[in-house]
Amino acid sequence: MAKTSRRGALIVLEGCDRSGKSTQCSKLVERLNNLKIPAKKISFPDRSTPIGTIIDQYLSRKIDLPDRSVHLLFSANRWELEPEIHKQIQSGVTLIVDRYSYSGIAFTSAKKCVNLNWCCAPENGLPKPDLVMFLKLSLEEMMKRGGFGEERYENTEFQNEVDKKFEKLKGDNFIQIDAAKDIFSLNNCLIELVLKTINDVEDQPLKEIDFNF
Ligand code: NYM
Ligand code: MG
Repeated sequence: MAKTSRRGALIVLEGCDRSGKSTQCSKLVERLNNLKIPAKKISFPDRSTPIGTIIDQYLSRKIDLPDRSVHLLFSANRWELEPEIHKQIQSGVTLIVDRYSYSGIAFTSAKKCVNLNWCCAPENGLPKPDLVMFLKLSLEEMMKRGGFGEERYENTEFQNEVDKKFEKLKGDNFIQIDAAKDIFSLNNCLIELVLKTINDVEDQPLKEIDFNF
């Protein structure tokens, strides 16, 4: 008998700045839609929401905020979209997400003033991605790319610390991918993983994040 309701997959791209996440997310959605698979891109931070506006002001250095406070804003920005994520997934739409809780934890804990456990707590209970594709860029490759902007965190030294924190967050849903490949080879590699995941999870319930350090 034909399946009537299959859920979409929750798929996240993670990695340091300049690893190509945003480009890859857009290309994945385009390819899925060309295959008539419903898919949408979401990005965190989502700067269009009320909380996202404060985050944007913080990142562009217009305002200062204590580290813990800004961490909770990044998390609250995900919780703002949590009902929408559930709605989309249940209605069969696959979401390709540019950064998620892993960036939240890695960036704050890289500041060293806040421990990993504290950073994880507000993320617990959010929808757990079915797949996290971690785009890994070596320090050398990152330096070659350069092109960092003027926002907070945009320097090689800090990104290197963030990378070390990402290493601690690799879970059962993580796949590491070499981000130094060219855009097209990288995208071909990612689409295979995405299509397999969409197929694998369609009958499975969406889980919740449960970080436990
Ligand atoms: N960032 C992103 C955080 O510090 N915490 C988070 O929870 C998220 C989602 O925001 N340098 C940081 C990482 C980036 C910055 O993201 C802006 P983007 O993808 O460059 O707009
Ligand atoms: Mg950026």
